[in-house]
Order: sequence, then C-alpha cells, then structure tokens
Amino acid sequence: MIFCLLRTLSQKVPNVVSRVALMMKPQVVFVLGGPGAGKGTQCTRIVENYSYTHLSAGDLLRAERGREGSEFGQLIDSYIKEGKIVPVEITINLLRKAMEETIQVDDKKFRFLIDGFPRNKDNLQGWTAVMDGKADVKFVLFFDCSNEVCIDRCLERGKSSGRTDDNRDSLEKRIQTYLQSTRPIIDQYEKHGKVRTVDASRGVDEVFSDVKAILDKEG
Ligand code: UP5
Ligand code: MG
Repeated sequence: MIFCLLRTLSQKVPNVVSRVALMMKPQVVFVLGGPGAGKGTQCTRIVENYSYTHLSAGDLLRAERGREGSEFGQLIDSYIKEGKIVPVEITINLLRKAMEETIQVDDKKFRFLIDGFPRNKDNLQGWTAVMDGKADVKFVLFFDCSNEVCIDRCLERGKSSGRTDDNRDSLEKRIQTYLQSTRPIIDQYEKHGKVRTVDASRGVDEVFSDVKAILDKEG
C-alpha cells in the first residue's frame, strides 16, 4: 500500500521519493572483535557486496591524529600506542561527521558498518547521548578470534603496516583493553539477542561466507 502510494507520488512529484530517502534513519551495524580479528578486512568485503558504508573508528582517529592543526593529535597518538580507548567525545564527533557527510553526498547511503566501536561503557554512553533516536543499531557483528591468532596477525602486519600499535608491547595492552572493556559491551548486546557471532579464526573466504549468510538473513 505504502509502496503504491510512493510510486504514484514519485510519478507525479519526482522529488518526493528522494525526500523520503533523505529522511531514512541511518541503519547501523556495530562491528566488534579483538585487535586483528579481521574487522577491517571483512568490512571491505561487505562493502563490495552490499550497500553499506564502512566507517572504522580507528581509521578516523588515525586520520584526525594526522590532520594538521588537530588539537587532539597528541592525545590520540598516546592513547593508540598505549592501547587505551580515546575519550568518546572525540570519537563520536568523528563518527557523526562521517555519517552526515556520507548521507549528504548520497542520501541512499544510510547503511553503516561502524567498525571498532563501541569499545567500552563510555563509548556506549556517548553513542546513546548523541545518536539515540537518530540512528538504529540493527545488531553487532562479532568476529570471535583467539588472542594468539589476533596477536600473530597484527605482528605479521606490523612488518609493513607502519601502525604504531602493531608491536608486542602495544598488542598486549590492546588485548587487555579488549578483554576488560570491550567484551562486556558485546556481552551486554548478547543479553538482548543482538549479537551475530562469526568464528574469525578461519581463512578470509570462510569467514566471509558466514558473514554473507548473516547479512542475507538480516536484510
Ligand atoms: N587478516 C584478516 N583476516 C584474516 C583471516 N581471516 N585470516 C588470516 N589473516 C587475516 O586484519 C588484521 C591483519 O590480519 C591484516 O594483516 C589482515 O590481512 C589479516 P584487519 O582486518 O585489519 O583486522 P582488524 O580487526 O580490523 O584489526 P585492527 O588492528 O584494526 O583492530 P583494532 O580494533 O585493534 O584497531 P582499531 O584500528 O579499531 O583501533 C586502534 C586503536 O584506536 C585502539 O586500540 C584504540 O586505542 C583506538 N580506538 C579508540 O580509542 N576508540 C575507538 O572507537 C576505536 C579505536
Ligand atoms: Mg581495523
């Protein structure tokens, strides 16, 4: 019924449909998992196959760290090296801005993979304060991977990544932060039946095949 109405309206007033799309509330999938679990790799595959925009909170923070004149550059730098979680005010502003800019450029791009966020209670409170009612969190895509595999992958990547946190010292801290702060957030979503778990210790293609099954089901 609503689709018939929209079709009729779109024939009569072409702008109406795009205005309806403009009003689409952003749909968000939070992508979580340990350092090196494969969040970024799988998000890239998802974007190639589905209509999602990938926003990595870590990438946004690294870009802000490198932005000339950034008042937060040094703070972000030290937090990342220490594997600590940057205060949410900084991260949420970067995420909100990236979402707004994406929708502004193309109002059909309202589906987002938010990778590596929320990582702790502070992150979740910040998200709720700023985004509650403005975006719908569909579910958490959780890449479950042992600490050993995560560390090995990051150390291997560290040979060429240039990332200041791909070294054993930072990785031990990143894993501790993940276990102490991020796992409880995943558990909290799990209690509400909102976690879709993938065994991320396997090869990239096998992992993606499970991801596809989840996304095809969730729509
Ligand atoms: N690889 C990937 N999948 C593989 C597979 N299935 N089999 C074999 N190898 C696989 O992959 C990591 C490496 O493994 C790559 O070399 C890849 O080829 C290989 P990647 O896809 O990059 O994994 P990912 O989970 O994205 O790992 P990443 O290191 O990005 O995870 P982190 O969560 O640690 O890093 P992030 O960039 O999100 O955050 C970095 C820091 O920023 C945090 O520690 C924190 O200090 C700060 N931060 C915040 O403070 N707040 C935030 O909200 C976000 C970040
Ligand atoms: Mg990543």
